[in-house]
Amino acid sequence: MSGSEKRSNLTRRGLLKATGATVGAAALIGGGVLRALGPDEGAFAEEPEDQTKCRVGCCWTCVYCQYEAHVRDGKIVKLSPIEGGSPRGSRMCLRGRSRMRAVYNPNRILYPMKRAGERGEGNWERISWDEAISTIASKWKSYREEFGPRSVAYYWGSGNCAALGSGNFGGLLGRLANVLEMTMVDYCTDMALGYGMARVAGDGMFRNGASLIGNADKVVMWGCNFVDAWWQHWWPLADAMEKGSTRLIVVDPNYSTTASKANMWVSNRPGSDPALLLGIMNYIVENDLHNKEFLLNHSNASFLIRQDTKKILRASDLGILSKEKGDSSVENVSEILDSPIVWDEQSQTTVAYDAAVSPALSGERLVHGIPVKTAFDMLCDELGKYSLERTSELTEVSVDDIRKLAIEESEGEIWNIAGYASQAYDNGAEFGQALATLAILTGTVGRAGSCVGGSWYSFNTNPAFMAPTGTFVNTVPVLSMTDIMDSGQYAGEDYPIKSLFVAAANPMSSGGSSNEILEWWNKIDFIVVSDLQYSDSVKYADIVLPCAHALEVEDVLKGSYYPYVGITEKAVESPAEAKSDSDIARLISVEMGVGEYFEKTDEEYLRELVDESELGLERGITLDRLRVEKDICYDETDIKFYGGVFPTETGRANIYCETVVPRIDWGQELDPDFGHVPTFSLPNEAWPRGEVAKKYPFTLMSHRLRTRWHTGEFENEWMREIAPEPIVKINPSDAIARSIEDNSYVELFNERGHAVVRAIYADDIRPGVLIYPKGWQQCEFKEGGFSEMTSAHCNPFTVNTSFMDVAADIRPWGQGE
Ligand SMILES: Nc1nc2c(c(=O)[nH]1)N[C@H]1C(S)=C(S)[C@@H](COP(=O)(O)OP(=O)(O)OC[C@H]3O[C@@H](n4cnc5c(=O)[nH]c(N)nc54)[C@H](O)[C@@H]3O)O[C@H]1N2
Ligand SMILES: Nc1nc2c(c(=O)[nH]1)N[C@H]1C(S)=C(S)[C@@H](COP(=O)(O)OP(=O)(O)OC[C@H]3O[C@@H](n4cnc5c(=O)[nH]c(N)nc54)[C@H](O)[C@@H]3O)O[C@H]1N2
Ligand SMILES: [Mo]
Repeated sequence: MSGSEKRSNLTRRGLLKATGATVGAAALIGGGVLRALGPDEGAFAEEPEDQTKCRVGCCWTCVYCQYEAHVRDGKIVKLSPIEGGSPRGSRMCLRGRSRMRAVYNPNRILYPMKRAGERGEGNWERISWDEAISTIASKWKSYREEFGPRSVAYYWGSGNCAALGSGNFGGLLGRLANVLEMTMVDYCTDMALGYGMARVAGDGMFRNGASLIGNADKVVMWGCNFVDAWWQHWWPLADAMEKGSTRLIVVDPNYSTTASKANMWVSNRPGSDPALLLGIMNYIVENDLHNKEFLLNHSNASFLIRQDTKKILRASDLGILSKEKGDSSVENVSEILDSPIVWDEQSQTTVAYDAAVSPALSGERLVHGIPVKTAFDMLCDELGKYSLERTSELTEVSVDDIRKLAIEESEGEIWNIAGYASQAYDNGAEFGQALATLAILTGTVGRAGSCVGGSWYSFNTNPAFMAPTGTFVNTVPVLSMTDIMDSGQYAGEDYPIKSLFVAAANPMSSGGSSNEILEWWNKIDFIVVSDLQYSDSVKYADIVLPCAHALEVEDVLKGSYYPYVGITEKAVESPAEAKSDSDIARLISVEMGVGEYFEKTDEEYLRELVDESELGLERGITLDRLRVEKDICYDETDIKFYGGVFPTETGRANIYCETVVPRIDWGQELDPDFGHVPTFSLPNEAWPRGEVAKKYPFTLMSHRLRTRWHTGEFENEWMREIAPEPIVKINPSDAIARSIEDNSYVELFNERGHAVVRAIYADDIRPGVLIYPKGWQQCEFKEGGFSEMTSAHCNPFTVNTSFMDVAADIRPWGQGE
């Protein structure tokens, strides 16, 4: 390929022609996929001698499965599960199994390209790596000279989350951004759950390893769809359910695939999860079903809270100094500096929290003239607002079901598992905080059979590996980008952003409100995207760099739903001129004059990451061992917060959070009294009210598509046979009321944008809800796109994109103004 290459906006029809996929009902049934896999299977019935095998993995957050790549003549011909391998390698999905299609995608980006014509037109001209890198470096140098280092920004997503991948703290490109003191864009995704839970536990990573799930009597799942999105986690649960040892309760507005497997399904109003949790907790407390022993010994429930300042009453408030301050004569004062104070029933006095014989869980009193009440009472004050009736009104869950849920929550061993949907509303942190508080109230945490939460494991989370300074300098939230581009300011400082480098991300179709993104994006002079496919974001770049596919580099799978660290070997060479993001960072670093920070090879970095990590040192895990053993378990017991010990000041969970800080602080206006205990605020849009309700009466939400990992690898034609085009699911009652026929094209719209897609009648979708499988590029829509309608609204505490908190309407296509 040489000269000027024209790549017009891929139309859906052109794309399907190019990839040779068939469209239509027959393909939907799946026969096409079986046929497609057939020849490969046949070819390997005899395992040819010239075939080599290596261990590879998905570097994605669905999450990090391992499998075998079968290579012949330098080409991957098959990906297969590992017989007798670790738990994350023995089963795999079709999405993973067909991944090599992206390596051999005929539309893959193979050469550096520069834009020819207007941004967004999709016309490209091939250039050399030399020209690409020298253009980037000379532009960056001139911006830096005129506007300072912050004038260049770096945005990374989750396209490749292996240890060296750009999805892991930006990878070596992240290091480059740190060395150059560039602006780092925080992509504000999936953050509310962990942030909210950390208010309670000091850490948002709560959950036990997947293999322990059978120890639970029941799993209660919140806004989470294991079957389609958490495959590795689903099958141990399915096994336990089949044995009859574990029951499943699903809270989801819709009858999701996972709900269809459950023993009990509760359909709540979208965005009402915090209210439901508060109602459940209120019932538990009112009926004396809470775990007092756990509350007293493993939480700060008995701590006295000053009613004047809302702070914990401490030794210094009583004029006593803590031991550390040198006053060893004072009795009953804790080892903790300025110890929290409780009321001891036995001595009828105030004492340090860990010195009380019989601390009071409840009580209001005056201490040294200061009005105080216990943390537990502060929680109960809030819970008291959520009677069964009020909770039922808010959540649209029957009083009976709320009662049933509350009783279920107060008995036996429970895993309360959250996906990332309930936190993708404006009240997402309130959900995380309420869920964690419920687990503390019932004492269902810290045992094999009991845990709460949603995140996965990470072998090494130390970003300092990537950044010599050990910190991220100049981080700004993507949700502030519109303001930053308008004012040139953030947190009172200058951020005159002139250039943006994007890697492993597709903000134009995976971000909140793509039209708003396009607006700030177009105020940036020079945009570079590293990717392997012509994504929506590539479309609006000035230079495109062809990156390697994860199957073309050696890397480490640092995460899993199991406590495992594994290798993903290099299966094949990159085609044409594609390069890994690490090599791209090295090339730029030399031109930018900071090459000395990039002298290590990938192998040396991997050794540092594995061998010298805390867990590597502690457990003797090295890259060499990984190369031999492929996948290593690093924590056999794997119980989160074992014994009810939490990473907080006192080692206890905070059912009262003394200091509520925002996830990212730029001096924004915050309610100082907010968030000490879980609360329920209305969602931003998903609770249509007033004028909005009349204009946009539906809540528009998404779910994960079994055949895709976000928008990555959208051109995998085998998967396109199963899901060939974007659709929206609607309850037939809503559709009929709007004269929408099954399988007809409709227009979804709100004030930010629109999308034209097929509507599918679905009884399993809650009336008032429109739900679409997520992960499409603009070229796949008749018009518009789902991401046009999502919102970039920013909750000032959470600073997280509320992808589900969207109001919209729907009409037959062609009826719009
Ligand atoms: N196949 C596949 N798997 C993936 C991914 C992928 O792209 N493809 N991506 C991975 C990533 S990055 C993530 S973050 C996870 C996400 O994992 P999940 O959060 O489990 O995934 P979703 O499909 O978004 O699940 C959403 C479910 O929440 C429900 N829901 C919507 N609103 C509410 C609400 O207000 N309350 C309650 N209780 N439920 C609600 C929806 O009906 C839906 O069934 O998936 C991971 N796994
Ligand atoms: N409407 C709606 N939007 C959502 C969500 C939702 O539920 N609903 N969920 C949100 C969530 S939870 C997430 S995690 C995000 C995901 O959003 P993103 O992290 O932006 O993920 P993708 O859209 O898949 O874009 C990743 C890009 O990285 C590229 N890529 C893959 N490997 C590499 C590599 O090694 N190097 C480089 N440079 N590029 C690579 C892929 O080709 C792809 O174009 O989407 C968010 N957006
Ligand atoms: Mo995510």
